[in-house]
Amino acid sequence: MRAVRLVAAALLTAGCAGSAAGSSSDLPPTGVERVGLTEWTVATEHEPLVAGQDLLEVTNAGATSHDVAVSGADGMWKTQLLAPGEHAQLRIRTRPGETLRLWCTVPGHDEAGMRTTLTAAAGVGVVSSESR
Ligand SMILES: [Cu+2]
Repeated sequence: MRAVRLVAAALLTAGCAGSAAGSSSDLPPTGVERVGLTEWTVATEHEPLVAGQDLLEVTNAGATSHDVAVSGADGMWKTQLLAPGEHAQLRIRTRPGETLRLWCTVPGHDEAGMRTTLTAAAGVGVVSSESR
């Protein structure tokens, strides 16, 4: 019972942290998604995400600085501003069946097309982990 409660507390903490600054004791992500930023698109790797604790691996493949913000039912998360070629990891929390919004927060970039959506799988629990 105590273990269950600890896990629940960890989940809550991770959810609030957003761009967690070096919390290495986090649970492994349920899903990993690569996100590429260029002028002027936000490209995602595959859909849908496995609902739960997901890890976004963000790369700025563009020629100017970009970031990415993610908004979902459980909160909003954002990377720092990434110089061309820089990477960042973003831990997010997704609910089954929800649609997340992703966009670049640099002024004008959203309007220029740097936005997309990403859906989380409707099913709960373990989807066969066929990760590459
Ligand atoms: Cu941008």
